[in-house]
Amino acid sequence: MAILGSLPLIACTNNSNNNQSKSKRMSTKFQLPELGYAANALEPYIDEATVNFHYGKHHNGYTNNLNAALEGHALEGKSIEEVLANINPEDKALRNNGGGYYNHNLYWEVLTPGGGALSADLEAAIKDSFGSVEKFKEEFSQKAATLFGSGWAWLVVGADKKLSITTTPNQDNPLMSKIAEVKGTPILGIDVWEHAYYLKYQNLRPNYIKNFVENVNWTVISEKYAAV
Ligand code: MN3
Repeated sequence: MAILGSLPLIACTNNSNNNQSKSKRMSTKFQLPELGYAANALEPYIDEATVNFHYGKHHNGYTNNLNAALEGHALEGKSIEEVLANINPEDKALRNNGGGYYNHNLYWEVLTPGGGALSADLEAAIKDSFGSVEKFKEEFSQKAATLFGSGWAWLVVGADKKLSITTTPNQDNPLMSKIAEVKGTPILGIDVWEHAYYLKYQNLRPNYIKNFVENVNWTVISEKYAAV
């Protein structure tokens, strides 16, 4: 399964108000991906009000701000993965909004309701790196819980399809080759910004993390692992 919104849509607009110029402006825009399920579909773990703000306001905002940051930029028209790989640390608008766009695409995708099962390949890789699926969940949850401030915890596929857990601050992610400490392809990510949980869980970040980890769709994550 490809990540939705990986490539920007190309739209050409005719400047019909000015027939003399007949200019055609090409623009490439990333779209907010469809959620694919109802805003209340993740209840009671992630509540409807949080989904409406998080998806409809925050994720939508990152999408619009990414498009604005890319206007006239050398990376305009590239896939989101190429954009992330080439962001310079000081390019704050692209760093924050390119990361924000990609990270939230992945977040909603792995939360797809319906349960799901680990593939044999991913289960073997998890056991190889962490000892057991339960040990993986413990370590992932612990790193997400103890990340100071706003950021993300990731399950990352690196060289030789080896798995590791890492965290990034703000909207950084492991595809940012010029920025991330641990580089690789994320196949699972949890948002621990307060906007992801505060309406329902208030200060109880560990409770949000526990419910998240127990309700991700392992079928989707296994497909992502296979595609790396
Ligand atoms: Mn968020």
